[in-house]
Amino acid sequence: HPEPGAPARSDFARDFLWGCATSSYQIEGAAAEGGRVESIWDRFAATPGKVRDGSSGAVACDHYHRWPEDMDIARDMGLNAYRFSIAWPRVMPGIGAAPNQEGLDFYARLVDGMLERGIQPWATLYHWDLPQYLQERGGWAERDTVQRYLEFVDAVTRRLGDRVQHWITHNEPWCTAILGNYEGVHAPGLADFGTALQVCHHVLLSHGKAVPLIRANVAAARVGISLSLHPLRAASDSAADRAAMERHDGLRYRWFLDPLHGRGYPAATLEQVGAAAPVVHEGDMAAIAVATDFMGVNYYFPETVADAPGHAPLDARVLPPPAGAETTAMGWEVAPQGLGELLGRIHADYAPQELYITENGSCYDDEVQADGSVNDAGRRRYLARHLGAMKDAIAAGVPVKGYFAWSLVDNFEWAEGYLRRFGLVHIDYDTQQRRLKESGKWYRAFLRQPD
Ligand code: GBH
Repeated sequence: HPEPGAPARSDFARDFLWGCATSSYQIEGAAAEGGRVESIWDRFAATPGKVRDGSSGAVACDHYHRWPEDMDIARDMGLNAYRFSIAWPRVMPGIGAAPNQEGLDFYARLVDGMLERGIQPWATLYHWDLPQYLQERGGWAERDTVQRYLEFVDAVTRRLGDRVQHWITHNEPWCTAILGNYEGVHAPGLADFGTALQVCHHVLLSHGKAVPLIRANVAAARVGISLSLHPLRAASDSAADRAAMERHDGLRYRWFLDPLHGRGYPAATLEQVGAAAPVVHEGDMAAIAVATDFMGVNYYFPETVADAPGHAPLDARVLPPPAGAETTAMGWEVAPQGLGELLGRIHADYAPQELYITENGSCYDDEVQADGSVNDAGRRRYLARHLGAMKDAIAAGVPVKGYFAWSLVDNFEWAEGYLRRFGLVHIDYDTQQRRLKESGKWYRAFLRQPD
C-alpha cells in the first residue's frame, strides 16, 4: 500500500534511527513477579473510577515473558532502535535495600536480546511507575525522592552501562507533574497545583543530577530527556486569546525548555503561578541546566488555546480540535505540519545539537478481520505523513536524527486502560497473540527500501 507523498527511507541519513517506543508499566505485566514491588500505577489502577475500563497493567502484553517474540517482531520490521523503559519497582525493592538482581537480570536479557538482533537499545529511566513506598513518603513532591532516583539510576547504569549507550532520564515531566498531581487523572491522582510544580522541579532536578552520574557509569554515554510538546495556536487573533496562549505556553513549553537550557523558569509564568511556585535551592537551576546530548520530542497533536477567565491555573483553556479537523479515536487532531512547526520552533529557540522524535503515533479502533489482518489505514497514513513532515523539517535545517513510533504494540493506555490502541502490532488480550497491522507492514516496507 503506497502512501501518496510519503518519503522514502533513502531521503534520510544512512545512520538515521528507526524505532518504536514502549514503556514498562504499559507492556510488561508480571506485576508480582521477579521481586517487583508495587508502583503508584498499580495502586491508582486498583482505585475504583480511575481507569476507564477498570483494568491495570498487571498482565498487559505479558512482555516480561514474551519479550523474545516482541524483539523478533521488531527485528523483522527492520527497526534499528527500540525505546523501552525500566521499571524502578523491579530494580529497587525498598529504601536502603540492595538492588533486586532479578529485576536487573530481566533488563540485561532484554538488552542482550536487542543487541543480538541488531537493535540499538534506548532506555528511559522514568516512564511514570514510581515505587509506591516512595509515594507513601510524599513521592516526587519530596526532595528526598531525587536522591532515591539517583540510587536507582546508579544501579541500572552500572549494570547495563557496558551495553546501553543511550539514556533518557525522564518521559514527559509535564505529565508526571500536572496529570498526576494537579489534574489527578494519572497516578498518584492528586489535585494540588503547588504540589504539581514542586514535583516538576524535583523531576527536572533529578534529570540534571542524573546526567553526570550516567556519564560516570557509562562509557560514551548519550543522555537526554523526552518532553511532551504541542505546537500552539490562539483560538482567535484577539489580544485576549493570544495572551492566553502565551500564558499556556509558559507552563507547557518554556517551563521545561527554559530551565533545561540555562534560562531558569520563565519570569512571567513564575509571577502568574504566585504562591504555587516551587521551593528552589541554591544550585538547583545550574544542575538542571546540565548539557545533554539530545532533546527527545514526543509529538501527537497541536493545541488551540483560548482566554478563559477563572479557568485555573492560568485563565486559559485548551479547546477541542477545530470543526472539520481530521481526528483519531482519541479525538486528537491529525496535523503532520504541526510536527514541523514544533521542531522548527525548538530549533530556533534552543538549537539542541540533536533532536529525536521519541514518540509519535495515533489511536484507532482496530479490529482483526476474518483473515487475521488489521487494516489500520488511518494509522498507516498518520505514520507516512508524519515521516514526510519530519523529512521537510530536516531539509529546513533541524537536526533530527531518529524517529520512534508510539507504539510497538497495543498496550495499557493509562487512564483509558485497554480501550485505546496505539500499536503497529495488534495484541489480542485474551490470547496474547501478536499481529502486525497494516501500519506495521507499511513501516516494514518503508524500512526495507534500499538505503
Ligand atoms: C504519551 O503521552 C505517553 O508517553 C505514552 O505513555 C502514551 O501511551 C502515549 O503518549 C499515548 O497517549 O491528557 O487530557 O490533558 C502523551 C501525552 C497526551 C499529554 C495528551 C497531553 C493532553 C490531553 N499527551 N495530553 S489530556
